[in-house]
Amino acid sequence: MKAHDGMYIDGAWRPAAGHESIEVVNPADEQVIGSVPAGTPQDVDAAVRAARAALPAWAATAPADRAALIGALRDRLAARREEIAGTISAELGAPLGFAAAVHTDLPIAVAGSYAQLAASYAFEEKVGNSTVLQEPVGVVGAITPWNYPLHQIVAKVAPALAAGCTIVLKPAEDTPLTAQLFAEAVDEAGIPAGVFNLVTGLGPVAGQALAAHDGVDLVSFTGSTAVGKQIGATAGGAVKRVALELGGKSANVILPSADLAKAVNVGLGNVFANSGQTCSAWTRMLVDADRYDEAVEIATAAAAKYVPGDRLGPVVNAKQRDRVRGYIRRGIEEGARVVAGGPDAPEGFGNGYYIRPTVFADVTPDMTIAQEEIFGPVVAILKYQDEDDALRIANGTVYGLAGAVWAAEESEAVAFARRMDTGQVDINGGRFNPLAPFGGYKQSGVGRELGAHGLAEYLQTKSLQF
Ligand code: TXE
Repeated sequence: MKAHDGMYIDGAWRPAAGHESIEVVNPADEQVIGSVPAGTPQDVDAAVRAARAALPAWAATAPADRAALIGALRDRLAARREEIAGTISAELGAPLGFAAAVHTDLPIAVAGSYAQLAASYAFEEKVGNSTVLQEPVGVVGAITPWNYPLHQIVAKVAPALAAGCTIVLKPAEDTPLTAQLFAEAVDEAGIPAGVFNLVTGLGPVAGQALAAHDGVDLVSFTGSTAVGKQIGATAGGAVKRVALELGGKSANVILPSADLAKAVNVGLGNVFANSGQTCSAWTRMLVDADRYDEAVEIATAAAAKYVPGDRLGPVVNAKQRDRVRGYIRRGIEEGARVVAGGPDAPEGFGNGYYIRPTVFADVTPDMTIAQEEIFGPVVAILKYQDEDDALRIANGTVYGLAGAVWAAEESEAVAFARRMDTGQVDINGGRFNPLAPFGGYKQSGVGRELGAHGLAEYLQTKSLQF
């Protein structure tokens, strides 16, 4: 695997200011697969200066020309699909098929959607005797997590490019090799020097320096709620724009009229995909009292099919493994009943950060495993008495990122979804839509990603009166 020893700044790979590096480990076998430089505040400063210098020309580039370059970026990502999928599989531990079909193909679709949106978006409109202009916010500091290494990058960089912003990206330290491939694709696409810059490094060093830099106009962060709050406070204090995409504890509400087997099976798959490391995962399954036992039986049988290895990858690192196992133990201590999985290592996995796919029954809404984001392959099944009770449970966490509702009639599911305090709801399973806005209510975040709403995050408004 090719590894860069430098940072991608101002259109070229440049030596890092410091000499420290970060080892990249394959979570499936704990082998070191590469290393990247650990960026310092000096590297961040050089990248922000490059982004500032490139801003006027990029902001003045016609939207159609920006669109063509985003299209070229999309094509370069598509051309390198296998290599990207292989890299994501290696540094995240995701099964290869999933790394290709989800981790790689979805962001390619998102990049394609922004090539189209950049060309068609109304950057200027007449309102009475005024002309309202939508102008780029400026330099974007993007800080991304490891759970969807390419998607998280594209979901920030593509709309920022479409808006006419320039960018400095600080990707997660666990998955920086995908970010380097992305920078290569940007370079190959012919995006002008300085428009996109990459600084690899640790969160509290390079990430912190980027979030606090005076030359950054907007900080777009995806990650833990704890770090998000810190970044929000820093950015808010400096009157800087901020977009935060944080954790979730989404409810999968199975109404009494729903096809139970389908809802339970799809619900379980939704959580176990990516080993539970999806912020929008439906980690709380809500089932009516009459069909609760049946749902638990179906879930128990279904969980057995998620065999660690081929179908269920490891979690990203030892810290996350210990954290997830800690939550499973906590669930047991608080009186929930393990019907599949458990806190021990799966048999035959001496190496690798594997977790047994775990299902808890008899979970009550006040339990830690029903309130906190676990970020592992763990599903909690809760019982509700009637629809109002289901709604109280669904809305009863500090989060509000996503959710699902199942019913025999779509209209019944939609009526329930309207009452949920959450940013995105899948009706009877749903289907990924790269144009649909994604983001949180409550402590799940501020702002939206994807589609026209995601583009609007990177714009500021000016009105001219005539
Ligand atoms: O996240 P961090 P971690 C949740 C999930 C997970 C938990 C911890 O519950 O178990 O967070 O994961 C950078 N200033 N999510 O520790 O630390 C860091 O380098 C600036 C939900 O990996 O928030 C990385 O690039 N930046 C989630 C990014 O922040 C800092 C996805 C995320 O890392 C920083 C991931 C600092 N002080 C975890 N500290 C989602 N919403 O999808 C760290 N970073």
